[in-house]
Amino acid sequence: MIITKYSVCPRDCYDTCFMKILLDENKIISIQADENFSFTGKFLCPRVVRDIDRIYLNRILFPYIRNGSKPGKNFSRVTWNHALTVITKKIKEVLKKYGPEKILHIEYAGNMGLLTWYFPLRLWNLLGATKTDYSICSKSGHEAISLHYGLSYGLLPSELNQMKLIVFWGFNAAVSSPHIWRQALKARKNGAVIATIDPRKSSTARNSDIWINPRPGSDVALTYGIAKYLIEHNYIDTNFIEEWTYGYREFEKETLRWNIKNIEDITGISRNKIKEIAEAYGRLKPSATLIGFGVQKSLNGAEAVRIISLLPALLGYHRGFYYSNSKGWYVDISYITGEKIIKKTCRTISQVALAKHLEKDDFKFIYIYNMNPLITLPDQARLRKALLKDDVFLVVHETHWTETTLFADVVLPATTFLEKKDLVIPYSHNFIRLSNRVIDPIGESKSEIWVMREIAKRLGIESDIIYENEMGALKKALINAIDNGEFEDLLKQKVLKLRMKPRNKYQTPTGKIEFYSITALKKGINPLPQQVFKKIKKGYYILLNSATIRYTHSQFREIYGPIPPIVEMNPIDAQREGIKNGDKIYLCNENDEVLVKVIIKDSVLPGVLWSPRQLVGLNNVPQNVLISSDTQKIGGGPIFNSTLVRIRKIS
Ligand SMILES: Nc1nc2c(c(=O)[nH]1)N[C@H]1C(S)=C(S)[C@@H](COP(=O)(O)OP(=O)(O)OC[C@H]3O[C@@H](n4cnc5c(=O)[nH]c(N)nc54)[C@H](O)[C@@H]3O)O[C@H]1N2
Ligand SMILES: Nc1nc2c(c(=O)[nH]1)N[C@H]1C(S)=C(S)[C@@H](COP(=O)(O)OP(=O)(O)OC[C@H]3O[C@@H](n4cnc5c(=O)[nH]c(N)nc54)[C@H](O)[C@@H]3O)O[C@H]1N2
Ligand code: SF4
Ligand SMILES: [Mo]
Repeated sequence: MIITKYSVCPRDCYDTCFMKILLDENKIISIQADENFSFTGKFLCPRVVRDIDRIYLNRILFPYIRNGSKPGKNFSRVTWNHALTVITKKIKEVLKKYGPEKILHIEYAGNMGLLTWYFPLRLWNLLGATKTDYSICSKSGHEAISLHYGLSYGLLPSELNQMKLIVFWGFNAAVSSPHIWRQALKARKNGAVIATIDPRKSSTARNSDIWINPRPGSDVALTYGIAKYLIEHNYIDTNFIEEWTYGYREFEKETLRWNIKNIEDITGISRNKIKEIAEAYGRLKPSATLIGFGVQKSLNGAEAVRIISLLPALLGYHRGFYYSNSKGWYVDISYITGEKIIKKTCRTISQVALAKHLEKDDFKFIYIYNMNPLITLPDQARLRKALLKDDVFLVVHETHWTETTLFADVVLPATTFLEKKDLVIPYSHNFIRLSNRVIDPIGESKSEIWVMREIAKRLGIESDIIYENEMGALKKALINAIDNGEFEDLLKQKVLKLRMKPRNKYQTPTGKIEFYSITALKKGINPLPQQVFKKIKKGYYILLNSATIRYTHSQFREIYGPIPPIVEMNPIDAQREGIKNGDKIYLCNENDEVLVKVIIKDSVLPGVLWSPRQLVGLNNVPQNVLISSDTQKIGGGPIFNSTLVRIRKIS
């Protein structure tokens, strides 16, 4: 008999799709979009539909303990009891000899479920272990917007259909958020104009009405140029500015200081093009400015996000941008992680700069789950070397064999999202529903909560924090969060709506949108957004790297094979370098060399290259060896898109 179960895609993705899963006995026969949920009801992406196969491929089925040198897959299968006993013995030893700070846990959003990602943190928080600051993805942008708005939440995707102009800024939504993109295409049918601001002719740019391609990292100058035009042509909403904002005069002064020639020189964008996008902003009302995580991952990233987020305020919109709405809900995450109850201050280190920390800090026990840092973090060579230190004991709880598992002392098999109950909180739309356990766990895989409790038991921890019923904990964390129902309705499979913080409330010192940020001033950051300059050394290219449609970071290589080891290069550069389409070249810098195949394309400007992110080169060297673990001043985020490389032809 065919039965249907409902689930929610937990991958780190803008869309948080609702799914309908058809089963015959305990076997999944189809994963489909749940057509009752209009935002994602038409289709799913090419990734999650293939989970039907991926749940069986390359899975870690049993616990394993290393019996050979690192890195490598020389492991012996052991029982859960044995693996857990070894782990707890090690934890006890480290606690006694060195204290909890020498224990480090590393995780991110491999599965965004509250029970997979956050609840298991209760153990580490209770022990007082060291944690990372989750700076790898969007943190710099959140902090950037917060300087001017208090919190970073903005528009909901459902509002796009009222828009006359939709601007995708460093946001390749056609690839990274196919459902927000679909919403924009629907708005276009009602007359909306779509613009994309991206140095690369991405799928989104290619399918837009207006494409502006500034030099990478020059968005601050470009935005000052747009603001200048809007001010000089009386497109700004002076009443709104008067009533709802603070520090406009300082912002105006800074804006008018820029001269157009200077802006053209920095951005490579002509004054006519600037006029085109500024006129669109001025005339097509209302507009939505959708700021991608992509534009934010560079030396200038947070500064760019700051100023882009201020454009809608000039035009008279309350939070007329979208970046991520994760800070817009009333879900009490600190209750789920236990931080609210435990009230211990744990040491926090940079996730982006993990390589540098591991090099100098002597962590003795490291626990990794829900992340594949040994391919996704920058400064890979140093990171890998640091993890090979003799006295670092590494435990990895994973669904699939990854690069990270190859460095582990103990590997534990994790259930995938289809094998456990959970609740995913979206970061764009505001709908939630319970994800059901669809099939039984494969092999001996176990959930994160189960593992946490088994370790805690063996450590002799009796605290209720560990053993509190997880559904009860979710209920408490969501007590003020739901707009149209009770937590119990979720258990009855209902779709509910999250309550959103008011659009016109600004959690800044003045309670207004601060063009001139008092918080920044207090933190020693310039109160007005600044264009940072970094001279590009002669002979170097800027290497952009961003998401592709078939992979979620390092996931789905089981299905689609390796992430294509390619680089896109402008025909002018190719000709000058004497490179033909399909040639293999090394991308090099002081760290190492990555061998890739050239695709000659005018998708990028001369001097700029593009590769799919997180690829592994044909010489087996990962792209992330080329990427620095330096961090941005605001928010400590990464600088992936400021990577400089030379090229070397195969002789
Ligand atoms: N298919 C797929 N979708 C995903 C993911 C995935 O792995 N695969 N991952 C999810 C996650 S975690 C993330 S972070 C998002 C990322 O998705 P996005 O937010 O779309 O970000 P990116 O793909 O990193 O980059 C988007 C665009 O930014 C451009 N860009 C780079 N530098 C600059 C610049 O200086 N200025 C401007 N204006 N643009 C610039 C790039 O050329 C690129 O086209 O996608 C999410 N969705
Ligand atoms: N070069 C370059 N590198 C980048 C970026 C870039 O733009 N360029 N972008 C960065 C960004 S934005 C991000 S968000 C990071 C993402 O970095 P990661 O979070 O490391 O990305 P994934 O490769 O998706 O790794 C998630 C892992 O979690 C596992 N997993 C999935 N579900 C579960 C589960 O239920 N339980 C457990 N225990 N494990 C599970 C998956 O098998 C996978 O191995 O990468 C960063 N790396
Ligand atoms: S990865 Fe994103 S687009 Fe694909 S199914 Fe999941 S939520 Fe939807
Ligand atoms: Mo991300």
